[in-house]
Amino acid sequence: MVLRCLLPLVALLVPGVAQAAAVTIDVRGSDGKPLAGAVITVESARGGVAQVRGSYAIEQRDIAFQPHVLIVPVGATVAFPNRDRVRHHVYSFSKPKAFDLKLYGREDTRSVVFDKPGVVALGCNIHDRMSGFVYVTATPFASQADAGGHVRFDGVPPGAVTIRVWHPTIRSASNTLAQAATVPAAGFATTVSIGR
Ligand SMILES: [Cu+2]
Repeated sequence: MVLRCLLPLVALLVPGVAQAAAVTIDVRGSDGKPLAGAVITVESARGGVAQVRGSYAIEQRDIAFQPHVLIVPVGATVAFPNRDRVRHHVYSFSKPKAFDLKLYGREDTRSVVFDKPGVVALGCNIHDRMSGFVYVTATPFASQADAGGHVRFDGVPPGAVTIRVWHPTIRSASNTLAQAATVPAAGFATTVSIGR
């Protein structure tokens, strides 16, 4: 907590760092409570593009997609390894990436390349209750809200940005709320409230 409070001061004192602001965002659901698990992105024209780094995977484990939500940069290859004893049949009808991975069993895997931004809803043809999401984004500033509905991004270039909040329970187009903001050089903090 102490470090968090000191960072804006450090940014002011160190030349060069001042051009990279810290942005903290709190998201509240329509009930006023923290919207844990919401995906929050900050898009900035000068913020660069998220790079594909390392490997990405969503396991099928205990008849569930784990993690439930995976954020990946555009162009990422995501593996779907099956860790269960039963077979799964992973598919999506979503526009950014419709696909169909026919039945495969334990310790087998398949991969899908996500080449367009957007939210890809996952399902399993065998297990209706399995649900998951791949959140494909070009911005490097993308993260899930913690249990307190909170995220923090460092290194955001000051200037005009668009903040987007996505959660399956948000009742608007694409389950997304978008909001324009201006990031001052000293950084800023804001709260986004989801209307009813
Ligand atoms: Cu399944």
